[in-house]
Amino acid sequence: MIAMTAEEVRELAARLDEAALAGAPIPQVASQAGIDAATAYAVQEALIERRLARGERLVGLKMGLTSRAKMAQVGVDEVIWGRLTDGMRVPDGGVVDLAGYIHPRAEPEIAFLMARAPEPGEPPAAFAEAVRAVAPALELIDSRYADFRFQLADVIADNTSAAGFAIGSWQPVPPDLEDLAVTLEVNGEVAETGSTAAILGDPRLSLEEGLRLAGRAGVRVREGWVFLAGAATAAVPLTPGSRVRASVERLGSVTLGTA
Ligand code: 0L1
Ligand code: MG
Repeated sequence: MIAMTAEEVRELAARLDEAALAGAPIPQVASQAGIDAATAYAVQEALIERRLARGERLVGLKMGLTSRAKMAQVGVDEVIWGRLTDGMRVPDGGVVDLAGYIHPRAEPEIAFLMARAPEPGEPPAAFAEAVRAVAPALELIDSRYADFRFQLADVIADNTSAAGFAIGSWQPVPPDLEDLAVTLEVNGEVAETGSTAAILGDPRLSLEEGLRLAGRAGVRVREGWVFLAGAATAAVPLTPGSRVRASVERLGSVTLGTA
């Protein structure tokens, strides 16, 4: 494993940021540099700092690769976490211009609205109690790496492929959140079906795990932040002129269009 200077970390972050801004793929710069996961999270942080310097705000966290379907799709078998900014938010029913994307995909998720930040050392059950509401969500992912191919360090550094997210109406958390049917439709046709059980067995467990992992890196959620718990199915490729809808039993649906 290679140790990196702060300057080298910022250089890797700049390459990823510029790839996203230009909509142009790059090689797997993080794994080629031989960095470990901890250094990759430092690159992710530096990448987000560039977005914050452009005026974006941190509004939440996300989990990635929380289901077997997702792990199999990209060939990485570790749960990872990333950061969400307001610049990634798409209103429910809004339209996303795919012109700036490299190879966009959509996946159906569960979002939590945080009522407070759990204190370090609080028992895991307190994490679920720190939730104000839950909603169906769509995540847009777009790896900045050529051919959507990467290793663990690459995808962590690339902020877990985060590109956008849309959230449906917030609802009280139902007691059976661990097994609700999930459907992803594209242009009115069912593209993927699954269950919230695919999200680490229960989206609340994903929340616990995400808060634990982020807390270990010194990142704590704040009141009003969103937490994307992960996808219930594999992601589907997006093309312009589509209408995408994620529906979750009992929670309703969220839609977005592409141009
Ligand atoms: O949100 C996710 O599960 C994405 C994690 C990164 C892998 C991918 O781009 O599918
Ligand atoms: Mg996701």
